[in-house]
Amino acid sequence: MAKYNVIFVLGGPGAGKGTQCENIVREFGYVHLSAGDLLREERQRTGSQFGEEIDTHIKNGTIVPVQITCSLLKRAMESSGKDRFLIDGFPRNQDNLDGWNKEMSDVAKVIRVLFFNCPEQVCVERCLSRGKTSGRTDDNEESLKKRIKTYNESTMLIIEHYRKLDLVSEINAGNSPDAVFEDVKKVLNGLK
Ligand code: UP5
Ligand code: MG
Repeated sequence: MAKYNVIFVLGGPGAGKGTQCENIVREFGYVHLSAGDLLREERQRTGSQFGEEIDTHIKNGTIVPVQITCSLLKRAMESSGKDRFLIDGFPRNQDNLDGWNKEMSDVAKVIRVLFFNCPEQVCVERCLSRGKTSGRTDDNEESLKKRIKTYNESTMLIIEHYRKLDLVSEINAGNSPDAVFEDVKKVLNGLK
């Protein structure tokens, strides 16, 4: 039996993945691992050999090679000492999916994919508004266009892949945070 249970959390930039993961942690006790946050931390780490590469990908809204992201995720999973994870913002493309399957399919079982579906314009407004204070290098109009393009061209295919496996729970993420969480709870309660 797999050592870890994993819920992948996917959706466009600003769809509310991080916000809802915090809610889930509070009520359901999963460990939240945001692939984007792990990459941003690695970028800041003194001596990281991947800093510049990560930096460029994030600014351009393109996707970091899976070897880097998957090793950060794996290390965080192992060092947590826990066995139930929300993996937020990964896998985003076929390279991510292949790398995950190769490296992790023996130890981790994907039990569900939460898909936060949010209108593009709402996503843009949320990120631009957050950009006033977030300090994120990709919360600007130019990077956002690229992030959305990558999402539509690459990440949607991964969501469709999991939909075929009947693992996707789609949530209307354009509503208020509380309303979205009500829908999330229904999905999570169904997993118990
Ligand atoms: N907000 C949230 N929910 C709201 C709601 N219901 N109503 C109104 N406002 C709401 O929310 C975004 C903003 O909206 C916040 O201000 C929040 O308060 C508000 P958040 O919960 O942060 O949304 P989230 O979906 O997490 O948005 P995020 O910007 O983090 O999504 P991205 O997928 O774009 O960013 P991520 O950090 O995952 O990735 C960044 C980059 O890293 C990628 O573009 C890529 O270059 C790289 N990356 C990889 O290469 N590989 C990976 O595996 C992961 C990332
Ligand atoms: Mg996030």
